[in-house]
Amino acid sequence: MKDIMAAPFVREMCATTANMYRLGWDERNGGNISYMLDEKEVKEYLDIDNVIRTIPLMGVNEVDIDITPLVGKYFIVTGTGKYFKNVEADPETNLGIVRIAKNNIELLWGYKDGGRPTSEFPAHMMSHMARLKVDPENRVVIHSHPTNTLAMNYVHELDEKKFTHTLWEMCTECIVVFPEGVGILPWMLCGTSEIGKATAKKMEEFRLVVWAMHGIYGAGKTLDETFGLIETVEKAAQIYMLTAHLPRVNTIKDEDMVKLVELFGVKYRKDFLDL
Ligand code: 2HA
Ligand code: ZN
Repeated sequence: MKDIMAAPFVREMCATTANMYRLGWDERNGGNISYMLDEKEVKEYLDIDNVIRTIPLMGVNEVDIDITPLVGKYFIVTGTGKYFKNVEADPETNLGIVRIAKNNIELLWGYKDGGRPTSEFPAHMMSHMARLKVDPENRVVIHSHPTNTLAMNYVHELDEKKFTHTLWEMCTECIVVFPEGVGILPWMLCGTSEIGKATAKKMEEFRLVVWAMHGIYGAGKTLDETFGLIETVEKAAQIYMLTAHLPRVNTIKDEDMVKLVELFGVKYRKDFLDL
């Protein structure tokens, strides 16, 4: 059996959480990541017949959600109440590897201090199910509190078309990176199956979903891709926050954005432009 501490997925979770912490997006226990693993790669590092303990399906409280399509799937997930700041120094306490069972989840590694997965587990699992329907290669869901994205929530209209359009205008590559735009949920109580269901509904259409005045969800095939999506939104939001109070002299025109999507051959939300 290979050393789990050297597993690429553990190393990558450590690097990503450390990076996000340094960027100031994940204060205290803010943010959470779930990353679906292949049974084959898990088996190289763990005895998959050795279940350490079973954990109820929970957000902040126990929830009754149907995650049948994920039964038998493996995930590495950040722990509830755990700080991104500390993952790299102690992955075995701050992360866990779980397998989804019918009515609960089975812990195979991690949460060494008796912990359990993120309080946003319902939103993560429902988002995985929604994204897998659209993209069978989806593996990652990240939730984070990026500073400028959050700041923008307080001063910009929370309308999906207008919000997306403003982000697209802020950096040339935005429309190519997230051509489907950004979904937005109103402020809702976090850690519940309600916000999970609402997030998953948006995830049928978007890989990025803003939780108003809370943070953002991103989904993708890899940690890099998913991180990159959130990073690009955050960069655009930063340019917006640096310029929103100043007279606008120049802007990227909608006609220019069309040239970009045509050049890169991406399908985009035409109705989010004003042409
Ligand atoms: O896990 O970010 O939304 C802490 C959070 C909850
Ligand atoms: Zn949060």
